[in-house]
Amino acid sequence: MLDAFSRSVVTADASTSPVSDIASLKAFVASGNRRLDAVNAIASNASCMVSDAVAGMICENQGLIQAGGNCYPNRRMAACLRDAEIVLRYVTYALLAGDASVLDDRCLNGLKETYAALGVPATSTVRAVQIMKAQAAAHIKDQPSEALAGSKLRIMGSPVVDDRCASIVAEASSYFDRVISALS
Ligand code: PEB
Ligand code: PEB
Repeated sequence: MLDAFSRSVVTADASTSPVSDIASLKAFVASGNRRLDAVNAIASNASCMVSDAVAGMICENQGLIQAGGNCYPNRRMAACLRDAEIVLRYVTYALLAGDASVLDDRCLNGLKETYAALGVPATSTVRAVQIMKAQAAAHIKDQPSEALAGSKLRIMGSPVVDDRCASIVAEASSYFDRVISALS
């Protein structure tokens, strides 16, 4: 498992050169509090996000909860909610570390094959991950909408800077995209 610092060391060592990307590490340090707020925005809302994403996936494809669907019976529904939470948790780890290796090695490695063997449908899984990607962007920007959250709306109130944290939103989105491409 690597983070932004160990990644830079490993990369430099592989080419027997001194560490060279000091500027990007400096930016990583400078944006540290923003990164922590972003991770907190997701982690603090994780259970709401997961249940909403899985509910949304099922709303759009109700066959999932009928006999023969992969979220039927309750045992599979529970496994699905658990899996969505696992994926979201590993995305927050990657976001905290500033590196995708923890997500790749401990979550995505072999997941596509596991799902194929279990008959878990990839398109539905991808849809749930896409909804979580949209949720994470909204929560990092601290702009979740009333329309989609209703009484569960949660505004963190942490300071939001330049372009509503566009670079952290983009980085978080890239980890969700990594999950989607690993499953597709
Ligand atoms: C991966 N998921 C399931 C299993 C495993 C994983 C190993 C089999 C064992 C079990 O049931 O517990 N576990 C999971 C993971 C890690 C891990 C990501 C990473 C560290 O250790 N079904 C759907 C949806 C989707 C879903 C599309 C989004 O219709 C998930 C949720 N995963 C799902 C289901 C099962 C499962 C297992 C329904 C149970 C399948 C079955 O037993 O028939
Ligand atoms: C599922 N939720 C969101 C999206 C969808 C759903 C389809 C849009 C995803 C996208 O843009 O691709 N929609 C929902 C659902 C059905 C449906 C269950 C069933 C009929 O059609 N906001 C908060 C809470 C947390 C939350 C803490 C409620 O303040 C969730 C749990 N859902 C949330 C957020 C978004 C979202 C999308 C933050 C992002 C979009 C937004 O807020 O505007």
